[in-house]
Amino acid sequence: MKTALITGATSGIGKATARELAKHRINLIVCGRRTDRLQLLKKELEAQVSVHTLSFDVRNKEEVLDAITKLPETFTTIDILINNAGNAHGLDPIQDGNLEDWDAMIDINVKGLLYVSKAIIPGMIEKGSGHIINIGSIAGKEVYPNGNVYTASKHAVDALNKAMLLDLNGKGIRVGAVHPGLVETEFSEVRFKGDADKAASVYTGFSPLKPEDIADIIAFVVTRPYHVNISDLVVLPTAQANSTTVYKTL
Ligand code: NDP
Ligand code: 8X3
Repeated sequence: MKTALITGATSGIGKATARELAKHRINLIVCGRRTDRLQLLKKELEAQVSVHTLSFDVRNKEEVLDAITKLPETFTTIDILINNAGNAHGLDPIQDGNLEDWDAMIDINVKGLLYVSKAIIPGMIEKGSGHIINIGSIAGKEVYPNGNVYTASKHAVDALNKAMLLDLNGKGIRVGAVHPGLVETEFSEVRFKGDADKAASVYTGFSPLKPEDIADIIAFVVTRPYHVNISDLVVLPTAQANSTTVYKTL
């Protein structure tokens, strides 16, 4: 059986992906800071597969390396890495941007993804196989008003996905990105700092993607034959044409 490590498994896309991969009999290392949620997910899924929980803040490189190097024996071989942890913080014009929000987005979405990858890639190189899926965004393909630093962080994910594909070429490791459009998760609640009404308004008047839609696609990506690598995939709700064009009926 294969083992997948999923960052950001306490919510949204990461949690739905854990549930979906469990259906495909893939053992799981589920990561996030909210340990209570990790324990509940483990309890839910351990009748189907082996589940290990890892709690770390992806911003803290010592914590990341320590957690991953101290995995119990049965979880040390990681076949699939899903670099999913991330969020937007704020939606302000660049001239009004909050420096703490900027730090959070660069530190989590870019540096955090790098730290986790750095801890896992050597093991994949050693065994000559592995699969890395980087969760980017339509915001990694286009910028939108007031999205400045979030879109920059996701453009960096897009660049790192391409860079991993190049640098790991010939090492038996598949690398690919999934770039979703609007998915209804806790994403906007985090972006708008707990303002639930403002967050909900992002997803009204059209049918947004559900985290399960992305999880389903990730499961498709990881279950292709080994010579098939889906390297770059943009997935939008039908009502969304690009970062700024969403057809709303309300
Ligand atoms: P959620 O807010 O629902 O989930 C975010 C996850 O990231 C949580 O599990 C959270 O866990 C984890 N996370 C956040 N900060 C940290 C941190 N410092 N250390 C460790 N884990 C962290 O959002 P989504 O599911 O929507 O987001 C998942 C990914 O999908 C992100 O990379 C996002 O940019 C991307 N995305 C989302 C889209 C959307 O419309 N929702 C569209 C395109 C891409 P915890 O708080 O427990 O640590
Ligand atoms: C999340 C999608 O358009 O809100 O990455 O930035 S968007």
